[in-house]
Amino acid sequence: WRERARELGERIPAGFRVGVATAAFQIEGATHEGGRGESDWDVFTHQPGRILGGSNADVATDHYHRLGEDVRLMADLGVDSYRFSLAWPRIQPGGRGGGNHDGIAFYDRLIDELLAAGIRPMATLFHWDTPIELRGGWLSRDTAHRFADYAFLAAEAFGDRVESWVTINEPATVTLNGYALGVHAPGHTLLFDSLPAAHHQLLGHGLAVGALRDAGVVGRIGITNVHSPVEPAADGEEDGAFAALFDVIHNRVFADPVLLGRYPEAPEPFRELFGVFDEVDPDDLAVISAPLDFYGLNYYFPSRVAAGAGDADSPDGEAEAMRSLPFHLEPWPEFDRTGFGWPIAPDYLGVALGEMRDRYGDRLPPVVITEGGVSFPDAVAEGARPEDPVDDRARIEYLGDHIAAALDAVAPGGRAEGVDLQGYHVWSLLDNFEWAAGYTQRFGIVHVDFDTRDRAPKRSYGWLREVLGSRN
Ligand code: GBH
Repeated sequence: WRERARELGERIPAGFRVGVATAAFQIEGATHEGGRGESDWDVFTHQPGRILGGSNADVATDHYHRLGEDVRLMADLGVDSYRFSLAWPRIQPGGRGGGNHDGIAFYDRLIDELLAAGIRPMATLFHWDTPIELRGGWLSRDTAHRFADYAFLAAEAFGDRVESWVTINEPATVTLNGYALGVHAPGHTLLFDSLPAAHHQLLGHGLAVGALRDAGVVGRIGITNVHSPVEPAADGEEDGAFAALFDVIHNRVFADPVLLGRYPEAPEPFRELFGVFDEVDPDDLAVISAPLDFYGLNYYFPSRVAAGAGDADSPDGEAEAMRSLPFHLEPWPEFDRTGFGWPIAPDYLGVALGEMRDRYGDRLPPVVITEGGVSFPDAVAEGARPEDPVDDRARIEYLGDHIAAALDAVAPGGRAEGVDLQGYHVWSLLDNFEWAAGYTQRFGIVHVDFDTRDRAPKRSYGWLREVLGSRN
């Protein structure tokens, strides 16, 4: 594995940033400390039956109390960049008004320690923890304005040091899982009536870009969308129409307005479902399409879409919830699967990048892969021998293949030649609270014992350190 790590390291071009990623709610814990307010995820995780195993994130990985140790892990690893999120309810507990001193002090310390270790801070303003006092959450247009105020507060506090800002992480997942299917907070099952939550997040994104620019932040500004290349399960009209529909719902509703200043047209049979977008004020679209310095891409897997309700299960309940839709995702028989059952398909990362070039052309800013990674339920599934819980050879293969596929895709003659790809962030530094799946899926390159919260670097951590150290 060392040899392969070196080969990969030598291929990584100068200026390409390799980092690790986390999110506040998934790692911090200390939900009642430091003046933090309540978020919709706090409420959701304490409702019976929402989270696999009945767990919550009150302690999570206890990062709030182990910040120094976690920064040291990253410093020893040698990453260029750390992508984390600011908890809105820590900085502005009720979602409006002035800043919370202790919350700001916590991130001040994190950012200063990162800089002292030579690691670039990439701060995500919103990774799903909405202050509960913002009634209606993202169904309310007012939340977009509250979000811009919060962005301005964060900019005043950290704008002199944060190297990259991500406004919103995966508005598609928030809309689909949180508002359409109900498997994430706030747990609404509105199906297509969830689309206002998409528009308000995108508007909040655009307003936040304006707030960050007004505050004069020194860092670069972008958004993070999750892209899944879509294919119909079978040739023919039926699956084809639903595949086009899913591509619109999952990818284009969130990328087109940001990069092109307009919502996509829905495929003919479904046009009515997207009627709400016809009434959008053109001024909103001008705000949403504010120029960005980079585009954050999360890539996990491609989607094979077929007509008709499905009958699949998934550890996080996503697949069951999708049974209420008139289409479903089919397995890809040719690919191995992750602990979530997601297909392992590194080449489709190149397809995702290529589609972005084809669709957005000159409008596409430099791309930073803000997340990519793989979960397994336990050490044995990660590829380890039973006696060695940190031997995750399957993760090494996953990460190596995906980083290589991204580099191949943008190389001369590659599927996405011309895309200015500037980095890859591994999801995740730590095993953490995996939303609806609780602690049953491990994504970390560092193992966390959820009884003691002790950290133990896995083999993939050593592999990544070798990759980083082998760069020219
Ligand atoms: C990311 O979400 C998150 O940013 C991160 O917090 C999380 O821990 C990580 O991935 C791992 O889950 O089939 O249309 O219902 C990406 C998770 C899962 C989102 C699959 C889209 C399919 C949507 N993705 N999901 S759909």
